[in-house]
Amino acid sequence: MITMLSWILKQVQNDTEKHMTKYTLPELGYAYDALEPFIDARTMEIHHSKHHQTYVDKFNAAIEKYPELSERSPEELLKDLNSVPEDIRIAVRNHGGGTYNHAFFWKILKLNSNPENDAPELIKAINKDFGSLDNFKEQFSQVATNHFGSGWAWLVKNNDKLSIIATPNQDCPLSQGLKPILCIDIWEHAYYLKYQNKRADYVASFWNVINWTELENNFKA
Ligand code: MN3
Repeated sequence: MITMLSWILKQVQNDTEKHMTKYTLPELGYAYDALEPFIDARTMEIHHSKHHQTYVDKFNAAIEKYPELSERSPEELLKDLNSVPEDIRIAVRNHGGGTYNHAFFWKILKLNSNPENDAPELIKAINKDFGSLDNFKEQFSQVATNHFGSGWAWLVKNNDKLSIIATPNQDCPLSQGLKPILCIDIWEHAYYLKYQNKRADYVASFWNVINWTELENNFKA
């Protein structure tokens, strides 16, 4: 009995110690059905609780060997991949990227946000660099729709200039020295349940669920 009890206490202690150095899955900050009908609840639930969780777990597993890395956030590691030990660099790029990109993505999603009201400074910059918000949306949609295979499309800032890029897999603009402002996940897991092969329809719906307040913050940060 005492042996059993001390074994249980030891496990709890181990878990507590492990937990302290591990990155954890961030909360969405809203319900899984908050983006209906544009992004469905089932997709959000699987995407967050299964896909994102798996990136977090594999990121933690990758850095387990180097406890000193757990003191640096995925963001810091992605900004300086060359400082990551070579034997785990690809794992950090993929799973640290998956961990960071998804956390970033959840934050820029919201229903009923208005670009002109919620992101006045960003809209000025978009008008300057793309001519108009409509032009920007069209160019971004094309990049997101036409990117071959899995990856992400991004609006990024480099010094004071905005541009649209796509990254393959879970590659993050931070690793190219670019500051992300907006992104869309174009892996099939992000849209297949509702949109099947119609990525263009998913991208068109995406414009209804952008948190422009958050984009304004990203732009000004
Ligand atoms: Mn995803």
